Amino acid sequence: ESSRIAHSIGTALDRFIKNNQDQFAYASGELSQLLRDIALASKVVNREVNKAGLIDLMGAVGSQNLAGDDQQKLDVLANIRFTRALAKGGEVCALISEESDTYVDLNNEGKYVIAIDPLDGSSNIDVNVSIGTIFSIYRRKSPAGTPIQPTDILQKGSDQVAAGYVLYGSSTMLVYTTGHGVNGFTYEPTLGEYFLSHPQLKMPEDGKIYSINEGLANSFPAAVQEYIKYCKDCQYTARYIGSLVADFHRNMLKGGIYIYPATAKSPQGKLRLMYECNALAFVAEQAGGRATNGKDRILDIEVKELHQRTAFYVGSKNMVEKAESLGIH
Ligand code: P6P
Repeated sequence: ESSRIAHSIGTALDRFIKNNQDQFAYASGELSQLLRDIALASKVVNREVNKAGLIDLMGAVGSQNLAGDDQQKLDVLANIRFTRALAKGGEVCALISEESDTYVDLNNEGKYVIAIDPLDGSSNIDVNVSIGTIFSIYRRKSPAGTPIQPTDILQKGSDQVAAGYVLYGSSTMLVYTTGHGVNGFTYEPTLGEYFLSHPQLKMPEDGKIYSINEGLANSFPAAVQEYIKYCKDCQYTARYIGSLVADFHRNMLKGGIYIYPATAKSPQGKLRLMYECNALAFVAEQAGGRATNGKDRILDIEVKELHQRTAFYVGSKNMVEKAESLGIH
């Protein structure tokens, strides 16, 4: 049975990485190994996500992360799993995470820096809604083996060498880009392997789904209110899961726009530039989509501090451009 499954579905992730390694700039195998380390950690997290209710991982730990979210046990655990896998893998010298106030020096000679949201949407864990991991990979700029510099850490989205997400949903998927298009892999738990299921993913240029928390509508900028009215006049579908990776992934496949604008509660926007928006902006653009803060390309935004927030408009090219034409910001 498992060999039939393995035969009938796509290329295994390890084989795919190996086959495409020559596409990686400075292809000396470290980025390939780093991608494998991420996949490995995601398999461990996936197993814990799938049985959270049984091993008493539900419910908040009681501490709060910098974002002020109650730190759920699973996102603490996910942060440990990814940090350990990346520290052991040796390819990453520094890690930026939603779960830690400052960057973590992994004391490796690794050439890469990773920004990661180990488990985004963690408020959904208790209600069994899809959650996700989001990651961005940069090359360190200062020489390996020397102290980490701010220029290694505060890098613009356009400097990413790879980025992607894991969606722990009805099935678990790993979707990533290394700058040569986007490929989606589906996890086969009985084999413990990811298999290529969505080669060269393209985001439809247009769509009829808009994704925004309309409960905050009273404090949206006027242009956003106008865009939402436009969506309603077009009788688009409203879909808001409250888990960024799940909303983003649906729009990747079906076309759509996800908006988290500046609001009264979050005047700079709620979402984080380094480990939420930059990664998804890179993936979106590589799939033919568009990602802006309302006026500037997300990938061009100067990074001044680790947990910097930004307004986020991402999705089908024509939908984001329509929203921009109404003067969103
Ligand atoms: P709100 C989850 O906390 C998150 O970071 C994203 O996953 C999600 O899209 C957004 O915030 C939900 O925010 O304010 O609508 O609950």
